[in-house]
Amino acid sequence: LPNAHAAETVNSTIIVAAGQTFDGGGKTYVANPNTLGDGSQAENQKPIFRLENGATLKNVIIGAPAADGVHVYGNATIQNVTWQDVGEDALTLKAKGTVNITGGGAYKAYDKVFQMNAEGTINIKNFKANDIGKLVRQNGGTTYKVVMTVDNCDISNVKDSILRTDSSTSTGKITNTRYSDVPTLFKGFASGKTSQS
Ligand code: DGU
Ligand code: CA
Ligand code: CA
Ligand code: CA
Repeated sequence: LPNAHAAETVNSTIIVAAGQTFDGGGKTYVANPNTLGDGSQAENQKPIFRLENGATLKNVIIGAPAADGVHVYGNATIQNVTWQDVGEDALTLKAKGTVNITGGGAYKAYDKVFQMNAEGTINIKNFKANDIGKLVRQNGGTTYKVVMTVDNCDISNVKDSILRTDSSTSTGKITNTRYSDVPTLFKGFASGKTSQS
């Protein structure tokens, strides 16, 4: 019988087709460092999961190495996904969409957790993050609009900020969230574009 607790080594990116759900049932997935990436800060690593528009990823633990985590093309639902040791980054929005993240957590992210390389919205709810550089980063130097919300989260040991953008149109909202050892909640937002309660 296969050991339900053994981590599965992913040799080539698992694709979750548009509108489909991938339920990991609590299993741990790790990248093959030779084919996807070693989870260092080197760019151009491949993701363990690629979500097409409208896909759902749930009940997944991403272990180390995590390579480039999860890539999302359009809308996605991320439910109860935990990155035990974030690789280059944890999740990247690659095409316009809304990403709803509920539950789970992200740990040991040398730099970014969620990377927004396309316009859209990221809603993070009931999520835990510890030992990270930034929780959300809109790709440096870009001017499209990203809406970022953080609700009922627990965020600790942050090096840079929770939400960061260079775009004057992007917005950040943090509600009902505990933080400790966070130097700055928001970085780079235009005045009036952030709120916290
Ligand atoms: O600026 O585009 O870090 O998706 C250089 C690159 C960089 C991205 C990003 C990512 O911002 O590679 O991992
Ligand atoms: Ca990067
Ligand atoms: Ca890491
Ligand atoms: Ca990346």
